Amino acid sequence: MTGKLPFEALSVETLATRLGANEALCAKIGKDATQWKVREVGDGNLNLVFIVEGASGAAVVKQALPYVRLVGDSWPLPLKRSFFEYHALTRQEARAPGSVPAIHHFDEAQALIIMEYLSPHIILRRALIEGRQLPNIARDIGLFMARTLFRGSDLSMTARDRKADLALFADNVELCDITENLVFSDPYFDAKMNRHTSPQLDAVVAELRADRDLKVEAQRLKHIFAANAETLLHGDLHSGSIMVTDTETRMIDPEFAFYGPMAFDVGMLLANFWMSFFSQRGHEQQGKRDAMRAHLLDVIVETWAVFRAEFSHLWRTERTGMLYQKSLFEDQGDRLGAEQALDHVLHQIWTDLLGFAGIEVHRRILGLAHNADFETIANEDLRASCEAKALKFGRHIAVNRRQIHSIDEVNHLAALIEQESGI
Ligand code: SR1
Ligand code: MG
Repeated sequence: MTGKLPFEALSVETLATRLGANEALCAKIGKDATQWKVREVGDGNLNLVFIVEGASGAAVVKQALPYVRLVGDSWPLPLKRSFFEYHALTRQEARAPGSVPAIHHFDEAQALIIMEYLSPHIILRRALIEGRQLPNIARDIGLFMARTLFRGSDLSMTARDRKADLALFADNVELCDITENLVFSDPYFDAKMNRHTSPQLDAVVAELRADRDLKVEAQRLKHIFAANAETLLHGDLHSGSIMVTDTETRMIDPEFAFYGPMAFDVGMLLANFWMSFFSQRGHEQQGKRDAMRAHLLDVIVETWAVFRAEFSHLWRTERTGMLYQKSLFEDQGDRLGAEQALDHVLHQIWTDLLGFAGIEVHRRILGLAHNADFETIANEDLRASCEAKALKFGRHIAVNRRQIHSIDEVNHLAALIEQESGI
């Protein structure tokens, strides 16, 4: 396939013919396309994802569609998201080597990326639903976030490079628009595509939509999201965007990448761990999940600790950008000043991440795009009870984020709410 043909969606039937001459793919999996086995495995909301196996290996072919797959062609979505995903992956690999799949080929016109087939990795969300404890995720994800968020910002890059990159990603308008509406606004009014577990949650939902403090906070967070172009974000860093084995962790799917606040990726990620925590009660058919709940709280503590430690390390060793220049601090023998500034930056990330986390919890229960952690709980009363607890938790951390001082405090609150009866 040349990049110049007009876009055409691939299918299981056409893929081998259309990509049979692709040198990168042939080099990876074998030249004889008649031997290729193709499966479509995309279970996300937006794209086609194929696994292609040949005589000498396998690869993933991901292709954007000109519409939102979850909704259909009534919701058009530009193919250029594939361009942003490709460019985000290359930057993430440079800033956090080994944390994303290797890219074999990118075809902008066909909006497709051919990349490494990760095996035997599975989606982190699935592993958490199954109750699998993963000893390395906190370290791997904490490092990934610290490295990509620090190194993509004015703390590290030259102002010229960062501004050029900011301009490049500024065109990812439609994907930002999805987040701006689906995450920050739709859950708090009767938006057309919203859904929730009904009638069990009807009263709770009405209460949240009438909650002035919550709505104001959600809009303040949307304001930060839209106006604070601090670093190159993954933009959609939830447990469905991470693939794992017992020992390996890779981040995938950065098509929502854009320049935004550091706290957004961290908050979205931790929110997905907290949602997993609240959903465990719904997955206890095969046995209690007490140990899994404890593991998730430990993972949250460790992820934040690793993030802080690595971010602080980079602050001390790689602060080469225009912000908080060393010439103002260390070079004048004022190491304490640099540490004081670091404290302020980390504190801002902390306060904002709690807000983003609370809002992310709400949108996954009240908005269009739900998550499997709750959706796979077949008993609707049980599901609603898990969701109601998560909603209560999300509201608390979003509205009270400035008064919450430690991750232990947040986990303690989560554990208390989880134990409540009558919700
Ligand atoms: C219409 S897209 C819905 C959601 O799917 C993606 O994974 C993002 O999280 C987005 O908000
Ligand atoms: Mg995705």
